[in-house]
Amino acid sequence: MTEPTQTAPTQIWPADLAARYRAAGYWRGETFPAMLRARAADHPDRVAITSGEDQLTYGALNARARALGAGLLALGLVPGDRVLIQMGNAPCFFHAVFAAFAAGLVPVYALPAHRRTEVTHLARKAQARAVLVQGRIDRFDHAAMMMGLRADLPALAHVIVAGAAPEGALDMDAIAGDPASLPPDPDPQAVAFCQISGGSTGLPKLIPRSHDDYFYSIRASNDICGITERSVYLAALPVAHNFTMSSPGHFGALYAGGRVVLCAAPMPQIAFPLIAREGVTITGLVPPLALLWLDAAQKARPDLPTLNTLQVGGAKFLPESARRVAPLLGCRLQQVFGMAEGLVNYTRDDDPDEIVTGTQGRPISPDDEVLILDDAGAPVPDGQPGNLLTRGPYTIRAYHDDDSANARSFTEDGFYRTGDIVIRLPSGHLVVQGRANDQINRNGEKISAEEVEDLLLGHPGVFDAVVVSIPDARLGERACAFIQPRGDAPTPTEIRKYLRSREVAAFKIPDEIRMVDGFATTAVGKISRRQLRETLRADVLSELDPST
Ligand code: AMP
Ligand code: DBH
Repeated sequence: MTEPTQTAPTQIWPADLAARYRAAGYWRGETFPAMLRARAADHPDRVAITSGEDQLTYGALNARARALGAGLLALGLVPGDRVLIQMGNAPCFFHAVFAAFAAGLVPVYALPAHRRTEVTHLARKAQARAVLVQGRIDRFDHAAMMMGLRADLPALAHVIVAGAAPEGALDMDAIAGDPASLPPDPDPQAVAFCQISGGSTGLPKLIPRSHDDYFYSIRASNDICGITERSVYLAALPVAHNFTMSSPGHFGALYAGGRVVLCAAPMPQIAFPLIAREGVTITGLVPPLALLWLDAAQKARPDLPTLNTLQVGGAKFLPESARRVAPLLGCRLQQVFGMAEGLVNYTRDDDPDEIVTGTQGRPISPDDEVLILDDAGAPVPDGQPGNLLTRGPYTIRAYHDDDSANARSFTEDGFYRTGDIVIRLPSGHLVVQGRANDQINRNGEKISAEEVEDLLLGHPGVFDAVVVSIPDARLGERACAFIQPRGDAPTPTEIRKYLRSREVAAFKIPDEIRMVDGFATTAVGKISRRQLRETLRADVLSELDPST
């Protein structure tokens, strides 16, 4: 079977807005390969990345990226080709990503938690010609998984492995070519890479980000977060996550000529000594991890004199917890509310404490247009909850190759419907209230209720399934699946085993599984799944708290 012909990812703003963003100095024509080259020329011997005992200088990173990039082209890849990258918090991620940039290849980032189902989907959607994968991450054999899915991906020419390569795969460390064969720097308006969306329907969507738009977000984030060449950023969350990458993240630190410290696991026992040893100045966490750090700090007051800022984002951080950060960790809290599609909000250093603990910040840019609308599309006044829509110099106008998602997610005049319900304060700060659609934010990992329902329906013993989010003290939200069985009811253990056999990311396996006789219908027929989810959720909530 041949794959359908698809065009390369693009991201196009209307000419008048593009001109305005350029005139305002947001889009400056910076590109990723040029950025690393310039830093390496300015300070070749400065350490860019620390990983355990390994120190990678700017000069060495740039040299290896260029040799590897040239080697990738020598394999027959051509600039513009997409390469899927699945790597953990290890130096190979930076080698692979900057090699792709040097060669004009377009990385598509998969998360370490992604398994066959997600990886196949992303590679197919992107028509990836190569995957670059870390052999093992946390004991899972990613190289073997990639070899196993080659047959499903006719466009995929090469599996390239950092670490021990199985037969039929290429050893990334052995690939090198002549940097003289590298292409000229890309058009700054071209797509630099594809991020992926958590999404509320189906599998992850591809988010094409241009050099120009992403560099604006990084540069402005650096300004807001005070990142300089003296900054040391601890990458505790996965490096492929948009938060860790750009808010201001590791790319922000590298842009400023600072240093990135890679954290193998974000547990306080590992992170605290690392922060002390490496003089980390800033790091970012999702709320459940922040809670772990706070509890650990309460028990054994760590001495972290260099840590200025703890950023918390990806899911709602409650004010009660937010107030504990400064006293327990001795640093400033910064709330970050962002999305891989673009818009990022930060609380600022000079915001009053109650804004820092009680809001999710305000947008980066004066040109981030923010609308708060009711369900009928009418603006709601400040202080009232409504749907957040946005448009601006670093927010995408379309997903890659997904007409129905684009029709749902963007208005005719190019506003992105975030799916978030927020309140705007007169100061412009946003307070996130929840989601309008059926997405579960578990530990900062976004799960589409619809995708899990669809997977459950594949089990022969499942007649119908509805998945809802339930508030959870540890995870923020957890997933609860209601299953109407067909014939003999499968046990929750069987259901979990079945989902694992479908090779999906483990975080998508529901935390709770309940069997029900059937689902409510109305007199006029079946009620919408959305209504059904709301009703079931309300039932669980009233069980948890009988007073509501
Ligand atoms: P994604 O589309 O996977 O990049 O996830 C972005 C989504 O994560 C946002 O639309 C929000 O729903 C959620 N999110 C990110 N940061 C925060 C935050 N600080 N508070 C509440 N929700 C957040
Ligand atoms: O959750 C996110 O996607 C996110 C959170 C904080 C993000 O993309 C970001 C900052 O840039």
